[in-house]
Amino acid sequence: MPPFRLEAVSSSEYKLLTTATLDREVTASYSLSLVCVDLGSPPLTRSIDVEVFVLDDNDNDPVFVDGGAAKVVRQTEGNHVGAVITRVTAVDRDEGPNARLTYAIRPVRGTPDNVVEVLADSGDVVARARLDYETRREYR
Ligand SMILES: [Ca+2]
Ligand SMILES: [Ca+2]
Ligand SMILES: [Ca+2]
Repeated sequence: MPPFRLEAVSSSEYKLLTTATLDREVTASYSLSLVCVDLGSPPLTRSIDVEVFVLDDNDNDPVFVDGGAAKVVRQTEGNHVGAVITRVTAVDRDEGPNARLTYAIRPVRGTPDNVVEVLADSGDVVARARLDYETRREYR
């Protein structure tokens, strides 16, 4: 049953109301047929089609595709500067701007040292410096 009902405003006027909270991610649109019937014999009817489009609310957070809260990457030192080390990918169930994602690095502690950069649009993580095992073994 579509979550709508008619309520009489006057003897000749009705308004269409929702009977439940609409969720665009479950049902994005509804096709209804409103029927008007007279009390004659035989009764005559007329109907109109009504399309209800549910507009998006930004009610879903982005979710990383590989799920986990942490990602461990092992990269051999002596890398090429600018080479892709890894890629992060997230999805968002909303639509339009509410689902458009960009990526950025926020260091777990300390200040960013600009050794690793994530490309805002693609999620590619690239090295901005040649990594040296003897200088530093871990970046967070
Ligand atoms: Ca929703
Ligand atoms: Ca969203
Ligand atoms: Ca939504």
